[in-house]
Amino acid sequence: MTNFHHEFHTLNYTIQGCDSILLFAHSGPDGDTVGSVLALKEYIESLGKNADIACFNPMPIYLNSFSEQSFINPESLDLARYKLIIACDSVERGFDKILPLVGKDQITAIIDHHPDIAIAGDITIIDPIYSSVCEIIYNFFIFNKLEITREISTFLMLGILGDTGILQHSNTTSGVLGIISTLMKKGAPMAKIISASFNSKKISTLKLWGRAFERARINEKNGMIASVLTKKDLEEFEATTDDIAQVAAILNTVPGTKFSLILSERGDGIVKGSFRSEKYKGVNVSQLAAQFGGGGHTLASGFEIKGKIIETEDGWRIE
Ligand SMILES: [Mn+2]
Repeated sequence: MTNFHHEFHTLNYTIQGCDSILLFAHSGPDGDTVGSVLALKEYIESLGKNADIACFNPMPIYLNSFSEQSFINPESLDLARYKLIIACDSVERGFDKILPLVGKDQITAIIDHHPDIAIAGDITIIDPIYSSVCEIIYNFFIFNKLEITREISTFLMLGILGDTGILQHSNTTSGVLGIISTLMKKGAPMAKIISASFNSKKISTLKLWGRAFERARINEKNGMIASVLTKKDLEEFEATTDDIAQVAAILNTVPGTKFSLILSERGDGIVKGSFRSEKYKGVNVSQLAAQFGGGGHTLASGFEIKGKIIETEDGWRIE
């Protein structure tokens, strides 16, 4: 576990020296990327400085009750205005398009917890051991002895609960639980965050899941539970990548299975596969994804191949 003390010091020093800072969230924003940029925005504004937040997609509706902020679309951004640009979470989904446009006199910082990130900033803070970027940013606040207000604790909790599936995934370490406890003491409304993030499924999401669950098949030989979603399903139910990822996670709860696979058709004749497993099942799904040219974590991985999903008598085939 990298402690990033050097980077945390440099980042805070750089923030203090910049009057206008841009915070960048990943496309298809989730609680972690939103929580990260909003927590940093609160801090930066408390110093009397300007902080703008940008993303290629709008703020998710379920976060409206926590913040009235909205993202600036990167296409209408005047990038040159910012001396410091900080990208938070999944930096290869959106920020990779911004990085080449950044001038030499501007400073970039990248904070992420995804494996195999190929881009770097002037300040690079990446370690997949962390549950979430919000956990890393919590450590940034603690290291620099910054005040964690009620607002900041709420934003950080949004990210940590989001990326740990409300403390259910294997990335829920004792350290994470300690942080959650501290954030709760500082006033983060845990019950409200849980119900806003997880207990508010759209009817279209439930219908999409229903279709996927109906088609689920178990392979007795290798313990795989698999299902498919066609392009038509995704369009009909306006599915988000998160809706699809959660199908793989729920399929994993079926007793006797070792891992789940959800295949989904995307645009341009691409089929995406998402593998999921649980620690106690003893399967490394990143190795399975690698067989199809993909990769990822031990317990969550994915791949992309060209083709179309065809239904056959005993399951599906990709042609
Ligand atoms: Mn994240």
